[in-house]
Amino acid sequence: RFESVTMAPPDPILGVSEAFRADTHESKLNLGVGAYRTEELQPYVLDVVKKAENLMVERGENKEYLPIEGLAAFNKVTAELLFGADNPVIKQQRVATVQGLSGTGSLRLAAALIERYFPGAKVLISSPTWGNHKNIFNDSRVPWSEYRYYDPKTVGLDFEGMIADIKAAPEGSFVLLHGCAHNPTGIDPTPEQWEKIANVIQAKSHIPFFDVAYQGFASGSLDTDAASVRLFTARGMELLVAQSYSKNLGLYAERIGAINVVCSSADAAARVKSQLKRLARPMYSNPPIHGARIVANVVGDPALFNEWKAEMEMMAGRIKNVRQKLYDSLSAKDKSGKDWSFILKQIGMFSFTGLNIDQSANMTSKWHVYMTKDGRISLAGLSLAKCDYLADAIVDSFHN
Ligand code: PLP
Ligand code: TYF
Repeated sequence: RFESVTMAPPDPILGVSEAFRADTHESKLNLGVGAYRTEELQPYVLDVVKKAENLMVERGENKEYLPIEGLAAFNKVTAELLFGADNPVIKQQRVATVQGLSGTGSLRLAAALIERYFPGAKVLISSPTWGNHKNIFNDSRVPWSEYRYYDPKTVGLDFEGMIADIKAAPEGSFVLLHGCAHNPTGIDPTPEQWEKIANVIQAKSHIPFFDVAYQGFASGSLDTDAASVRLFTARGMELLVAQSYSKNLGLYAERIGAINVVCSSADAAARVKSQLKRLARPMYSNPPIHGARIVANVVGDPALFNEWKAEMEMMAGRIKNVRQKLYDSLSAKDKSGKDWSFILKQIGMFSFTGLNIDQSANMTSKWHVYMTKDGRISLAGLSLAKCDYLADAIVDSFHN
């Protein structure tokens, strides 16, 4: 009976927002969840999204069920956006694309595919990684282990450790990679390092599994942020890519994304797609239509597509400005001689501060700055005006 059900722990990221809401202090700052805010710290709906929605109303579009695989126009543009429209894998119809419930649901569908068709195969995830990755593979009964990624000494990439751990894994493992803007560290491999990572993965017959939650949002350019995926694809490898439009189109609650499986032949892609649909059917039957139409309308219309790119550049640019200002404030306020330049080397909406669990707790209890326990802060939830206050909090927490 339900009496025996125990209380589940709060989500380590979404739980931070709950604690933030309960705090009444006027200086409080929510740097926990990765959601873009304006300089006034307000949520932001992109102009192109409003325009696409107006178009949809004008056309009087209906709300009937989508096919299990989602909206065809969405699946087409999402794969083209990721791989590039003239990529041979697209031309040769070697990609199985199925609309998913944003990045999370797409990862979950891929995990179900791995569980069913690669029994016993392990997924290698970075240490650290986005917390939900472990939940997804645990609940899908897919075994996972970690590869070294973050080096606390340099607040940078432990490249040697990463390569050694990927090499040491059993042949044919899945290697989960963040396509760009690694969450939570903000540390990405360089293009040369990506080549070397591809070398070991190929040599070990591993299968790359990309999580792309920030295409266009990290650098401001859709193509730049897809470079890692395209590099692996150009080598003719089979691979998986989960996509999300939560950040780059600000469609968080619409739950729109996709899973793409690059196969060796069009025939294999058709079979993989049929199995993805079979897995989706008993989970949620078919995906929601609204976000899919927004994406299809924005990407499919040259004027809206250009406007989207400009808005993405604007968002990425605001985060970069905040990053620079935080670095300047920290360097000016901290008299200990600590080198803060690692902040400038990180990319995307997060910064990994290097604050430990006690120091992060001090940020919240003394300064009302809400953040995850791992020392990650969301720069997308920070304004230029609050950088000095945050720098005071960080310097105090580091040295106490
Ligand atoms: N993967 C990574 C690395 C993320 O940071 C996120 C969230 O931002 C997601 C996946 C999935 O988010 P969503 O399910 O909203 O697409
Ligand atoms: O890491 C983040 O903050 C984002 C947002 O269950 C997020 O990925 C956090 C938790 C979650 C879904 C999205």
